[in-house]
Amino acid sequence: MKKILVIGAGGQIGSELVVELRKRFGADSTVASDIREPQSGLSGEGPFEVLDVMDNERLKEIVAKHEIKEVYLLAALLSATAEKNPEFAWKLNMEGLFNVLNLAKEGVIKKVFWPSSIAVFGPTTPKKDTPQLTIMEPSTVYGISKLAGERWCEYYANQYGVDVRSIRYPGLLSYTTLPGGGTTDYAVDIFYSAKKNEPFSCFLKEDTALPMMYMADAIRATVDLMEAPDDSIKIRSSYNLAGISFTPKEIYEAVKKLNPDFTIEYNPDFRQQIADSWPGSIDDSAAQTDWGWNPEYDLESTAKIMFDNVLTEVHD
Ligand code: AKB
Repeated sequence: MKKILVIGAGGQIGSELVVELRKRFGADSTVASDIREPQSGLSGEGPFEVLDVMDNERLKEIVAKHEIKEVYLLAALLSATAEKNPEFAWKLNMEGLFNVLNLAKEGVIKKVFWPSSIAVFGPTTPKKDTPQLTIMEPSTVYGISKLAGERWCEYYANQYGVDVRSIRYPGLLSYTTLPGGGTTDYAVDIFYSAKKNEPFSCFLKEDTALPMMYMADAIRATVDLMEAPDDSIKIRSSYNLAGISFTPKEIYEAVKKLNPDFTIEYNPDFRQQIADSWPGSIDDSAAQTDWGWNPEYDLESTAKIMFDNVLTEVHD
């Protein structure tokens, strides 16, 4: 049985990825780890370890103890939080990556997944159908760390033969675990207000289009990429990945169909500037060609699932 470690398993992606990996490969296949014990869920359903990814010795200990061969490294500070603490964000986002890449370089682990983001793009990047290869001048500390991380992933792949795979995630919509500190979080928060029938204050302007995706698509993309044959992975920096693209006004209209009394007002804050520097839509033809990526969920189906399910699940 292959043994997998998910670092940052308590987060928005990690909490759903662990469930999927255990479903596919067995409950004991996947060791969930996070900086703190989860309050519910994760730990009961399979192995769990407390891990701060910056603690290299503890990381090595866990990898040896469970004979880990694959690592999904999800621990990071997202865009809005990172702007409030740039030095710590850089430290966390880069040190964790080096710790894991070096284990792969030494041959201790065989495969690494590391998430990049649409934040690698910046104000000088073409905004519409942003290509895989284009101008990349990110203006946020999160984007800078993700772009640097991509360069290091490619370097470790080329120089040391490390099997590292990555996706530039768009904003992710899910209802089991809240996102923490991103610029795209409004697209999750809106459903909580709609469900509670409270007016929603949106921190972005009504016409700010951003690339987004329903979590089930993102999880499928992640595991498909990791399971794809090695020679099909032509890009070792990170793959563009597209799902849906919408503005706050468009998602509000989709939600209003589900709750006709729902109201919104727009109160842009510092996150508007971050959003303005990112693409509105993404060209993911390389992911489609190389490993067969194809999204399933559109805005309408995503909105329906989100609206039906928020506030019905237990949150960590
Ligand atoms: C964020 O908003 O920071 C993240 C991202 C797009 O990487 N959701």
